Amino acid sequence: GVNFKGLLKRNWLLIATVLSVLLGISLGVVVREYASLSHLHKQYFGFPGEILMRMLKLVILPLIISSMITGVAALDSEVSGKIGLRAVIYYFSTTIIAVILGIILVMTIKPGVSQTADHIDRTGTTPNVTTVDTLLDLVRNMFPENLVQACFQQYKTKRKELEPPKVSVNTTTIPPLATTIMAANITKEYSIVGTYSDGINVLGLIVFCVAFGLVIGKMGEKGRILLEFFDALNEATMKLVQIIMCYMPIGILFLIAAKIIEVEDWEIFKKMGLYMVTVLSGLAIHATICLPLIFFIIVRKNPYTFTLGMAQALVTALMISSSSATLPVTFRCAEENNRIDKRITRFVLPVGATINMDGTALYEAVAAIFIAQLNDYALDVGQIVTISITSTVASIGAAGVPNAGLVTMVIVLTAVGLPANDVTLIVAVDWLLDRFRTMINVLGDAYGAGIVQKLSKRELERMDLTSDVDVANP
Ligand code: DAS
Repeated sequence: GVNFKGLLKRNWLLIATVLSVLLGISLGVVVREYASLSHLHKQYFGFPGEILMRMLKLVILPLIISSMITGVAALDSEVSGKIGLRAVIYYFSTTIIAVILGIILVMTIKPGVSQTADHIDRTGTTPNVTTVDTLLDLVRNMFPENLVQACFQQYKTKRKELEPPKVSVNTTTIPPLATTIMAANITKEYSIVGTYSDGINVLGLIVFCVAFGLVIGKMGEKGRILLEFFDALNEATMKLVQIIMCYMPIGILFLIAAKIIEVEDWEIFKKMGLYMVTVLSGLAIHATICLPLIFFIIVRKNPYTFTLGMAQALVTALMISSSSATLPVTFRCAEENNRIDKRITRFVLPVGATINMDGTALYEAVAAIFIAQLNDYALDVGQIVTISITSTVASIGAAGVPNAGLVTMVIVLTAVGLPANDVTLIVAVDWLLDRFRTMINVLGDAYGAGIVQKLSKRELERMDLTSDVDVANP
């Protein structure tokens, strides 16, 4: 009928994307079965997918900068403060709920009790991080020392060694080169966790853009010029996103096919089955019960219609396991399908993609307790509380890039005295869990925007009124 045609027309991209996921999976299975590709050929196979990732990552920078600045400048500072506070309260409480849910599930299902750590191979290497380092890095990154560098810096930071090498030479006699070498020994590079998404210091840029936007908003006529510039930049970037999204089905088809061809160890899924069931059911409950319930209580609208509106972003997150790279699509779904006010999305979504990760928090708590169970390590109440707090910190510290949650996992483990090295026990299945937790991370951000919009209705309406008056009586 007519209705069906209309439905098809409105949702063609979503339908094409879902079809391409199914097609990609079948293609991957078939190629795996019948062709033995060399490593190089596998890489060629994933090439169209790689291009999609590159395009999505490319628009992150102009998108974050233009949306944050215009988002903040469009509100007066009092309103943006209120909205920011509401968003942070939402992020924090839903993350804690996710953690508690995860803990309850892993303690009842007990996926690690029936087996021991020796039955699973430890693969990969362990990064070296502590809670204090993560928090310091988080704050450090909020204040980039160089704006240009913040746009492409790598996951590296320099920290002074506590004890400089003891050399007792008369410094005046050392030739310059030797001094440089000595200095290089003193500052050692540490790999840091979080906040850097694909080389962009997102958190640092957000902090800068908030400050910049506030200043612009107060600058009057001159500020308007800048505001209009960034507004135009935002609109142009979103047009680009629209074009990129047309390529999405093709990119995704090859992305998922290449992944299926690439995975070597399918046996591990049997061994880790119960653990994966625990994580996945936790994510499912959070996404279908906890978040919708909160949304319904506050917004009084059908939460599942809202989820459906986000479908394109959710599938994208599932396919590329990165909330930052999904951000462009999240914007489009939230604004076009769910009709969330741009003043809210521009302000709230980039921050959410960086610090609000319900799925990651849930996963970290489950994984830590799973590892404790594998090691026959009894946790007392204090340690469980520690796990919930550090899981929350770890999820905030994790960047919106693939497998970031695995890295920050180390914080949780060391906090309760579990061997940090045991992260390697869960590496093999992380590619799959990562996809699902990223999807829940994105969903949480979107619900957050919807809820904050509802809570800020009065302020937004008042601003509409005053601007209308301005137009009527210039
Ligand atoms: N995959 C990350 C994300 O983009 C987070 C994680 O690894 O948990 O949300």
